[in-house]
Amino acid sequence: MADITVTEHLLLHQKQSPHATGMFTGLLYDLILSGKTISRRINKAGLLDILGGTGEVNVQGENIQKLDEIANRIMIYRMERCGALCAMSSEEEAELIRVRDDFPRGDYILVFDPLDGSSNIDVNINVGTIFSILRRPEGHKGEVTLEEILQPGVKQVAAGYILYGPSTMLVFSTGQGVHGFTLDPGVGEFLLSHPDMRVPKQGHIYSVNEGYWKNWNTATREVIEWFHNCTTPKGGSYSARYVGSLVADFHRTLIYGGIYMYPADANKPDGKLRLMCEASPLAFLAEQAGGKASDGSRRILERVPDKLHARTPLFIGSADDVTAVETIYAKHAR
Ligand code: P6P
Repeated sequence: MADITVTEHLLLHQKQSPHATGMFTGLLYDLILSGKTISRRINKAGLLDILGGTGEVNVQGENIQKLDEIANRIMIYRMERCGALCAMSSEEEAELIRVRDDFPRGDYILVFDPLDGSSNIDVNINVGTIFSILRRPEGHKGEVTLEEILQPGVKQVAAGYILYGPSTMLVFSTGQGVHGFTLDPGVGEFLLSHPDMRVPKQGHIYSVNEGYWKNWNTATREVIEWFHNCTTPKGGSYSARYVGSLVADFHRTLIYGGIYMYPADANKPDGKLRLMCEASPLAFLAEQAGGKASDGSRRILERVPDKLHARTPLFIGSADDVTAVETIYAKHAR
């Protein structure tokens, strides 16, 4: 396969994608630069002893890992200077970040989780950066309001993730399909490695933390039992895989098919995952790749967030597998 860089790929697709303007390309370029910088820091983490928590907790009440802070600072520093944004929201920041007016600004909004899966850092398991790009609603000027940010996922102009694993990968979509790029550290470029990614209609893997069985309601237990007993397209049984790092579990689901599930439970009535910086961007990718993403009854992309850090249950992956989940929940809702 010819070595096509992200920039070349964007320019090739610029014609079809209304949002792939020069400003958008600039935004993506700085996002990629942030990813490369984070990747380098992660790969050196064990050597620089920046592993381990800082003892502080973030807005989610989660123990902040040093790399969480570093990734968050890299993203904010780099992206507030990219010239394309009017505001940002980070999973690590309680409040909306408005780009200062002494920086060049644009009409895009970036919502991101700088380092998802950070609880896995100390055991050298894949972690990832997830990003979602929205546009400021037409006709709005002056200081950006929270209401302008709280948009449903269908409004995303682009979304993607950077997966820091055996190789560093960038997977994103601007609404023209999903494309995967692998970082060649030798030249420092992401090169096209997975053009036009498609999630299989039905899979053979289900991914959920069954340790929560006792906290699930009857309907959710029936959903999980469905995957204990149903058969794969080849007539076999499903396998269970759960990395505990959303980006890694989603990336595998995107390529192999199947379903990743994070249901609500007795302790987490709205689930654990965040709607705007986790579920929505991955739902955008899943649908662009021919899959589905649901909260069990509604399409994730149609959910309107009521607050910046709104949480949602998430069932995402192969269309047939997500539909099976919705059918079971609908039966219990009657
Ligand atoms: P649990 C990591 O903290 C994360 O946000 C996702 O990356 C991951 O899928 C999930 O939480 C794991 O949560 O409750 O199974 O440990």
